[in-house]
Amino acid sequence: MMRDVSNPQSALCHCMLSDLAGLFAVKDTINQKIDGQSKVGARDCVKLSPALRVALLVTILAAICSSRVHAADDRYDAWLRYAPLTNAEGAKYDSLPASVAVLGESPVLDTAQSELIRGVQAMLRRTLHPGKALPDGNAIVLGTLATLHSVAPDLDVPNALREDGFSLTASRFHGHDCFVIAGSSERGVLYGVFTLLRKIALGEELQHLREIQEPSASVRWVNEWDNLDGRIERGYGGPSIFFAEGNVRADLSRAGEYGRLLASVGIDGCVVSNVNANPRMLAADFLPQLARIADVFRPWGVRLAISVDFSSPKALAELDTFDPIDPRVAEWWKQRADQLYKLIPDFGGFLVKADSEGRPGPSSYGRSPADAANVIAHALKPHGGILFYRAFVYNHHLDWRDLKNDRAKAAYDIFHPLDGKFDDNIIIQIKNGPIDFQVREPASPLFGGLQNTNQAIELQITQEYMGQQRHLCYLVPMWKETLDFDFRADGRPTRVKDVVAGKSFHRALGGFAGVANVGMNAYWLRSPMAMANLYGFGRLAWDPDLSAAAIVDEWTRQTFGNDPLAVKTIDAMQLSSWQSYENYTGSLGIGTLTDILGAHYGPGVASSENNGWGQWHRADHDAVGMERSIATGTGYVGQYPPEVQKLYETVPATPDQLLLFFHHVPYTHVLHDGQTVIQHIYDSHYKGVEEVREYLRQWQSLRGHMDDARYSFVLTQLQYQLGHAIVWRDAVCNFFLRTSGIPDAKGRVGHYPNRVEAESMRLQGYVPLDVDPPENASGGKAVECPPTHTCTASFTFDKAAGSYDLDVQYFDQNNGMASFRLLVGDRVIDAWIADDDLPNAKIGGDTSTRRHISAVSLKPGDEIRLEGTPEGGELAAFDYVEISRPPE
Ligand code: GCW
Repeated sequence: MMRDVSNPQSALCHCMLSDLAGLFAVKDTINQKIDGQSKVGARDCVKLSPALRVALLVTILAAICSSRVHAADDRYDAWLRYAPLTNAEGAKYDSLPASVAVLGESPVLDTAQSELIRGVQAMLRRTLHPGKALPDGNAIVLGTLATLHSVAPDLDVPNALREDGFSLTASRFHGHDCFVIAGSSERGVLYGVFTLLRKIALGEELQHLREIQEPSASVRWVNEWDNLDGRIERGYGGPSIFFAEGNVRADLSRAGEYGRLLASVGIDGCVVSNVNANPRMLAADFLPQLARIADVFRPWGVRLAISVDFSSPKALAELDTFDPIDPRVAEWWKQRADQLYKLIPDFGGFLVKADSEGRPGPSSYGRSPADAANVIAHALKPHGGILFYRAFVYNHHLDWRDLKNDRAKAAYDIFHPLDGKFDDNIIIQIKNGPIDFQVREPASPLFGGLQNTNQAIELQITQEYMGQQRHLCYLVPMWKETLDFDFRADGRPTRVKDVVAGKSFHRALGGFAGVANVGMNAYWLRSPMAMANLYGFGRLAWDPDLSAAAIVDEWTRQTFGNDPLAVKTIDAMQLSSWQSYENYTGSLGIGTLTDILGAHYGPGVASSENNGWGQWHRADHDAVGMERSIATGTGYVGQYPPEVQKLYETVPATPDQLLLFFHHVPYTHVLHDGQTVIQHIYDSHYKGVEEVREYLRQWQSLRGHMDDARYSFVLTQLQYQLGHAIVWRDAVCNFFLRTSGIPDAKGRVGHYPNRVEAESMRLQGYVPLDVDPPENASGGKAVECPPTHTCTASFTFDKAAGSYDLDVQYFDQNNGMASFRLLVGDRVIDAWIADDDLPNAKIGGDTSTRRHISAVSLKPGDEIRLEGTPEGGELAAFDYVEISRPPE
C-alpha cells in the first residue's frame, strides 16, 4: 500500500510513537482541510506539557492502537471468527444441551471438545460443561463410531461411514435430549464439530437434524511453497509461518492456528515446503525440527508432509548417485523414511517435482518418472505414507519456431505411457490445466489418460497469475469448470471430480492438492477477500458438488456476519470476479498475458513469445492463437477422448472462451457471439474495467456494515485494482492495435482525451523515458526524476471551470519510497509516498499505479503541478494525469 500522509489516524500513531521516545504529540488541528482533503503529517506535531502528553497518550493509544491490535487478532481467525449472534438469532439454539461429553482420549478429540466450547461461548455466550462420560442428562456427545457402538450400542448412529465422515443427529438417549456427533475417525468427530459450529454461525436449525457427511476424496491436502530461509515462492501474504533463517521457527503458534483453519474445512494434510525442494529437508539433523511442526498440526488432525529433492542422496553427499534403480539409493530412501517415521509416526508423505524447470530428476540416468516415484514410494509404504509425484514436467527450452512444438502436450506425452506402472501409494498430482494456472485453460488431458493410476488435481489458491491477492479473484467458479468437465472416457460419464475421487476408474486413493502459500500476514493471504479461495478449496475438496455460490455465501457470512446488504454485495462481487479479471487480462483462452519472464503480475503481452517456455499465443499481424488441432496443429486435441476431440478440433465447435487456446484465427474471425476476435478483445477489456469500477462503488455502500479495518483495507485494494485494471486494459488493447493495425470500432483504444501525458508537460528536472514494452505506459513514455533532486511537471488547465476528479498515474517501484505533491497554483491538494511493495524495481506494468483525488475545483488557466522527490532507487516516475468529471 502506498503510505497516505493524509491519513489522520496513521499520522496520530506516528506522532504517538515519536512521543514515546520523546517530545511530540499532535496539534489539535489534525483535521485541517486542504481543498477537501484531510491532511496530517509529521509537520503537524507540536510540543505539549508532560501531563497533557501522558493523558493524551493513554487515551489515544487505548482508543486507536489497542483496537487495532484487537482487530488484528480477529483477522487470524479468518472465517472462524464466531461472531456473537444477536439474541433473536441465538434463541434458536436455546434447546442446545448445556454440556459436552467426549468419549475417548486423544489430542484430536480434546480439540473437538474445546473447539465446540469455544465456538458456543463466542457465538451464543453460553459455557458448555465439559465431560468425559456418557451423560446423565441432556448433552452433546462426541465420539468415534467404534467407541459409540461399544459403550452405547443403542445410540442412534450409522454403522459405518467413509474415512473422516461423520453424522450429526439430534436424538433421545435414555430419556435425555442428546445431540450426537459421531465420526468414523477422530478427525471425523472434529469435522462434525466444525460443521455444527458453521451451522450455528449461519443460523441453521438444529432441532431435528439427522445429517451424514462423507468426504468426496480420500486426500485433501494443501501445499505450501515455503523455503527454509522464510521466503515463499509465489507467496503474497508475508514470510513463512513454518521456517525462518534456515530452520523451523521457534514460535509455531501461527502454524497451529493454520491447522485449525485447515481442519475446519476438512483438509487433512499439509506439505510445508517448496516443491523446488531444498535437500536439507531430509538431512538427518533437520528431521527433529520437522517433528515440531507435526506436533502443532496433530491436534487438528492435519498430517505433516514435505517436498523432497529427488537428488537428495547425492546432494546431501551421502551417496555418489541418485539413480532410482541403484539398490543403494533404494536403501537410502528406506532408511531416511524409517528415521522420519520414528520421529513422526503420523507423517503424511512426500511431494516430488523432478525433471521440471531445472530440477534434478530420473532423466539424469535415463530412468522414467515411474522408476523415480516407485523407489521413494517403497520406502514410505510400510509406514502408510503417500508419495505425490507431480505431472508438471516439461521442457522449457522448446524451439518456438517449430509450430508443432507444444508445452501443453508434455504431461500426457510423459505420463500416459506409464499408466499402471506406479505403486498404489503413489498419486500423480496434475495441475488443473495443461499449461500453468492461467486465467482460463481446458482441463488437462491427463485426467482422462491415467485410468490405472491414482490422481489428484492441483489447484492454485495463491493467485500467482490472478492478481496476487491485490486483485479480487474468487477462483471456485473456475475450479468448478474443470471439476465438472466430463472426459467421456470410453464413452461414459467421467467428470474430473469423479476421476480424482477415484470413482471413475475405481482407485482407492486420490483427491485434491491446493497450493495455498499462506504467510505471517494477519489475513494469511494478504487480503481478507482472498481467503474465500482457501475456504472454497477445502469445501470443494470435501464436496465438489457444492456450488460456487453456496460456498461463497457460507464464507461471507462467517467472515463478515449475516448483515443482508453485506452478504448480498460480497457474494455477488466474489462470484463475478474471476470473469472480470479474465476480461481485463487475457480473454478467449489466450492465457493471462502477464509478463511470464518476470513476476507474473502486470501485463507483458509479448513476453511469452520467442522463447522456450512454451506459453505462446502466436499473435502476429493477421492472426492470433495456438493451433492445437489434430488436422493442422500440434495434435494436442488428440490427447482427449473422441467425444471431447469433437468439442475442440474445429473452430466452429470450439467455445469462444477457449478459442485462442485451441486455434490460430484471423482477428476478423467472427465469434459465436457475433463479434470479431479483435473487437471482442477490445470490448472485454473495457468491460472488465467497468466491472471493477462497479465493485468499488458497491463496496462503498458497505461502510458501517462491517468493522472499519476490513472495510478500509478492501476499499484501498479495490481502488488500486481499478487503477491496475486500466493499466492492463490499455496495455493489452494497445498491443493488439499495434500488432493487428485494426482500430477499435468504438474509438477508445489509443485515444485518451482526458489525459495529459507526463512527457508533454513543462518539465523541470524530470526527463522522459521510453517504457518497455511501450504499451505498458500511456503513449509508450513516462518521465523520471534523477536522484537527489525534486522535479516538477506542470501544465495549464484549459477546460471549463468546475469540480473535477484527478488521477495521477505513477510508478511505485519496490526499491525506494519517492514522495509526491500535487498542487493547483500554490495550493497543495494532495501529498503521498510511494511505498507499496509492488513486485518490481522497474518502471512498467507491474509498478504502474494511480492516486485518485476527487472533487478538485479548477478553472481555466490554473497551473497544475506535480512535484516528485526520488528516494533510494525509486525515481518518482509518472505517466500521466487524467482529469475527468466526477460521476453523477
Ligand atoms: O508456475 C510456475 C511457477 C513456479 C512454480 C512452478 C511449479 C514452484 O511460476 O514458481 O515453482 O510453476 O508449479 O512447479
